Amino acid sequence: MRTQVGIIGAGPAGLLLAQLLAVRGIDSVVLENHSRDYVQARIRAGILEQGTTDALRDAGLGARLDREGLVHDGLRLTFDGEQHRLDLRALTGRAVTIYGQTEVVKDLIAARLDSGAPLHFEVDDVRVDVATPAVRYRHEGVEHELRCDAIAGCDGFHGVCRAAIPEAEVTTWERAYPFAWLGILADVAPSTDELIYARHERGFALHSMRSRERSRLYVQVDPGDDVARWPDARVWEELHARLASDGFALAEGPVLEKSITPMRSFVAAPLRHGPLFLAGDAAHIVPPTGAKGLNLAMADVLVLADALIDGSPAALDAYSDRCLRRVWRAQHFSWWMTGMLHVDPAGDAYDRELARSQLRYVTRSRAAATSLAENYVGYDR
Ligand code: FAS
Ligand code: PHB
Repeated sequence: MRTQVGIIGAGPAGLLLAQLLAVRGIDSVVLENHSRDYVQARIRAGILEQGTTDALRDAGLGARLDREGLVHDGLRLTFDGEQHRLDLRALTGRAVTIYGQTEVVKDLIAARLDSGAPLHFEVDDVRVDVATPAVRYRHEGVEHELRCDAIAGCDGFHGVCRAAIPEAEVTTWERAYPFAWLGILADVAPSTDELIYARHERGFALHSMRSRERSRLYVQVDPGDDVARWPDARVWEELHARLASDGFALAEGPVLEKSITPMRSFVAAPLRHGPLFLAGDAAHIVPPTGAKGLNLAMADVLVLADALIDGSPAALDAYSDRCLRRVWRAQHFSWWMTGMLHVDPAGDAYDRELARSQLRYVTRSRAAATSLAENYVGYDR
């Protein structure tokens, strides 16, 4: 078989890239090693930057997003028992949209399948050959070779594409954190109409949501912690304690899903090796505190689609550096938000006062609040 672009991974990056290329008449084949149900059910990100929602609309995927997405003009920071609002729209002219990654992926998969363009689930033994170039894989017991002009490595942090670049040609940077997030999806209306990020001496907590009927909440836990040690009652107890502020009451409800997400920062560069282009989590990971992961992946493929459509050596050569400038800005912001809002178990009283001082500064200084807000709502590409 032959195609212009072989796309490995049917997550947000791979699926949006396929859609962006298709609307410009460039054919591609998307290869995914899990089932459609598995990919659609993975609960991950919840916040879409305006650049991401604009891209989805431009790609013809705005209908359900505009019907069901919740536009948020602000966010809240709770510390020392007080809740403070940051008016994102007043500070930046932009807002963010709550629309779960599961819904983005469902919309992208439906559009791809409706178009009849190739999207193969449950492939295995995917091998990248940058010399030919080609992608070899097995599907339904049959061995395939897909000749491509370009290969998009959109296969996430644990995929195979990054490893297809010779180790001597890749530089990686990594930061581990002494905590993780335990997240729950609760069948209860949110107790707030905007996200609440809380720093408490017991640890970080976040009140997010997926709709007006479903809440998504997180608490900071130890990286080696086990979900089995967190019965619902203990999760709610910590959420009540950490989110507490005057006039705020947290409603509980049935917990539909509970999981622990490790936290890491990671970058691999360059994002290009000959005909192979890495995008999204295949190339970088950020702690979810800044709500950047999904949006970085979408921003990468917007740049990659433009480069592949342009097709000039200059455009293709520029891909990696153009993405890395934004990636490193998001790396710093995610690391900074994480440090300000989480309690480091190895930290001391001086660390705790620094974090409180930073929180007081961003909730009192317009300049500091604007800096947080412009990073949170996203960057120009
Ligand atoms: P993805 O990992 O989403 O997709 C890669 C795809 O490639 C997957 O479907 C995988 O099955 C497939 N694949 C892997 N290896 C393959 C192979 N060999 N062959 C074929 N296919 C292969 N971001 C936020 O902004 N906010 C959050 O709250 C947040 N929470 C997260 C929670 C968890 C548990 C995780 C893991 C991530 C979270 N993220 C969050 C980040 C997340 O949203 C990613 O940034 C986003 O999924 C990146 O999209 P992709 O780059 O498409 O990678
Ligand atoms: C979520 O709703 O899953 C979410 C929101 C904001 C974050 C991280 C996760 O910073």
